[in-house]
Amino acid sequence: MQILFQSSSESPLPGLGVIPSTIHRFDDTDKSVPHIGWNSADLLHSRQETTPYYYFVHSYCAKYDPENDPQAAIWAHTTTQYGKEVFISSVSRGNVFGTQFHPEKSGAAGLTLLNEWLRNPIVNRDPPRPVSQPVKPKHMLTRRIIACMDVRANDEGDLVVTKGDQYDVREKTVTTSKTTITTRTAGAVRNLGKPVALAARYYASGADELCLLNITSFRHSPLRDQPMLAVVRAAAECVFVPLTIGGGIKDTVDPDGTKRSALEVAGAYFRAGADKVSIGSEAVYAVERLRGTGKVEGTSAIETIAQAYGRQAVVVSIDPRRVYVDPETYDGQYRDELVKGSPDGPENERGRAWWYQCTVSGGRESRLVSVVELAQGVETLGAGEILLNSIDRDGTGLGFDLNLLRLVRRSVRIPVVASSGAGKKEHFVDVFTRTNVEAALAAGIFHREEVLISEVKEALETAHVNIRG
Ligand code: 1PR
Repeated sequence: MQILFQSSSESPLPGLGVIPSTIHRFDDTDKSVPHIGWNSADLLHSRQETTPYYYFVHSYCAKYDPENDPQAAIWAHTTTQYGKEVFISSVSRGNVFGTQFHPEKSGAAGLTLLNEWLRNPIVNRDPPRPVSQPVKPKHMLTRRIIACMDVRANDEGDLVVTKGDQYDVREKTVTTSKTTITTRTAGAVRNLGKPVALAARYYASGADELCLLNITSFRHSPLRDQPMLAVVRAAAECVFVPLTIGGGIKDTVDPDGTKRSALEVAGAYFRAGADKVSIGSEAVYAVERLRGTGKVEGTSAIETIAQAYGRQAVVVSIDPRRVYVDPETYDGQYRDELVKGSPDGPENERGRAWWYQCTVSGGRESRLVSVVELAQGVETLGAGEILLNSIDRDGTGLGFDLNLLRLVRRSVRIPVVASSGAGKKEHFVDVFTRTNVEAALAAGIFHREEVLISEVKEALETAHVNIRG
């Protein structure tokens, strides 16, 4: 839609100029930017009271300002509010349609819209008179529920969805289920299902977004890892909500010596149907370099991908682990980031203090970078969103690490996704009512069907958290 406009503060290149107006960046003083998630689109020339939710992911927008910019306003078909800003979320005139949101990623509502456009491609109406659209007390951006699938090859070479406790994905004991025919063998990769079938199930059950992490990709070249690309392609054919793909997004050398840049790797995933890529270990190394030189060099995976595809397409997945210290005597460099276990928290945390250290290679190696340093560093480099795991809480079912989430949420302006530790639906209510994170992700409880996405959404609705129903 933005290319129809005259110009944009995002780029010195002109647009097509069909709409004689300019695109501006969102103001990030009162809200996270990019604007990522499901928001309502209000039809301007209709009395329809309920508006569908569509999926948005952008940092720039066309402001809806009929008084000062009537030329743009007469193109507006719907408007959307983010923070206190009202912007044009779709344009329509003659046979020209454009949306700021992604109908192809907006579930059933988006597919209905595309169908209507294809059936009635031309709207012959006179340019309407722009109507004012008062700013509402609060925007309708929903909190997102994300289902995450850790994918890896099992010992037979098949890609399976797996899940570990604190990232150990191998079975610890031999068990034979009495009710099903599954036998679990000690040492085998835990197999929780096939990635595409699970993705389709989560889409059908109302997940707002899906995440697929190739968790062993650090061992080899992801571009040689054609099964993972095939999984993404097949998932994108049956899942019409956003897909984030992670694992191995970095510069690599194929076994035959061919060099592949992180940008090429990400490009292959985007072409296969990914909407965002998630960068783990490489983000830590990039921030270490940034801290060493103090210079933004433009060469890291975060920067090159954000430059080519926009920062909203770049998620950084952080894997922090607690480092317990004695708060009375600790005089290290992370004093200001110390967190204390709350009296009503899990027993092994009460009265203890710690800071959060970042890790690489799926938690196998710790680096001397704190979670706050990493979060702020990747924001500087151009990341558009943070996926915040917690190695200490992963797979425990104890609930999200609210202290960690608050610490990171107040350190950056980009959206933060809470991850690790969800054990029951109430944990989602806690994370959205007691922190300001934009989304919450879970793996184990969804894979084992201990809690359904519909149950999480019902609990959130009852707690008056705005969600896409
Ligand atoms: O370093 O760019 O190749 O990215 C690797 C990615 O793979 C990172 O995002 C890293 O978190 C992930 N990863 C690597 N090893 C593992 C493993 O399990 N052995 N998975 C792994 C980490 C953590 C979450 C999990 C939540 C929610 N998985 O993704 O889904 O903790 O779990 P829960 O709801 O069951 O508690 P790179």
